[in-house]
Amino acid sequence: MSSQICRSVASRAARSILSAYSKQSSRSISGGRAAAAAATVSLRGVVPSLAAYGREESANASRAWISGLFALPAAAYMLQEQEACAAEMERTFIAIKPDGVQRGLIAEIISRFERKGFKLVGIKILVPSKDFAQKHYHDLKERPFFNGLCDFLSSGPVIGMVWEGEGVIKYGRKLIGATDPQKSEPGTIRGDLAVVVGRNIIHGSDGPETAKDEIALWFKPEELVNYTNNAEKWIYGDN
Ligand code: DAT
Ligand code: MG
Repeated sequence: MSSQICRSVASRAARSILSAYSKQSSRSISGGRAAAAAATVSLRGVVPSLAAYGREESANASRAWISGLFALPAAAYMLQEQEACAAEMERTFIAIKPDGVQRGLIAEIISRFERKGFKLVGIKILVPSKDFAQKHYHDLKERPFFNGLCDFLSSGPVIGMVWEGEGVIKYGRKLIGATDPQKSEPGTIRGDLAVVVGRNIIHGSDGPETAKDEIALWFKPEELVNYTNNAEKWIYGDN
């Protein structure tokens, strides 16, 4: 799943550079696409023979070559970056419970994930049935509060979301805060916006397996969107 997730800036940019270079090459430099592709691995063998062109064509070829000289290694580098990125991106399921929706906290909660730099890839509003709530909280079915919890989750509209980003499962839980708002740190969603455990306004997957199961329970694969956020190159990067 991870490689499908990371349609990164690097990927798009690298592909467009390679494709543009490839088109340019087929017009002005002998070797065309094959040379451009080969040049991503090695730059040897694609220097245009300027003698073969008229003066203007020589200038065009030189410009093409010079831009290719910088663009191709960058493209190859960015494709490598994409590989690294693909391994690290993950997705988590976040829900704003009926209390969060009724209290007008949808935008506040979304903005905390958004401002952090995580990417929204799925969102819906629905009133879950009791049966659906029981499926969602199945691991708590032995707990005394299970029935009341499921009644509550199915008592009104819930916002279901999938957020994507590096470390989003664990860090999403940090943004949310401890289960009991009395114990949540100030600065967390529950710490700032909730008071009691029975009305703690938000749910977040607690690990990679739960995230996978909850995303599959709440969303069909086609309801999740793969896209590149223009800010990604400012959110991710190594120096
Ligand atoms: P979390 O939502 O932080 O993952 P959890 O999975 O242990 O916490 O419990 C799910 C929800 O159940 C929680 O958000 C609120 C409710 N809950 C947990 N402990 C409770 C308790 N002792 N009394 C009442 N409700 C509780
Ligand atoms: Mg939980």
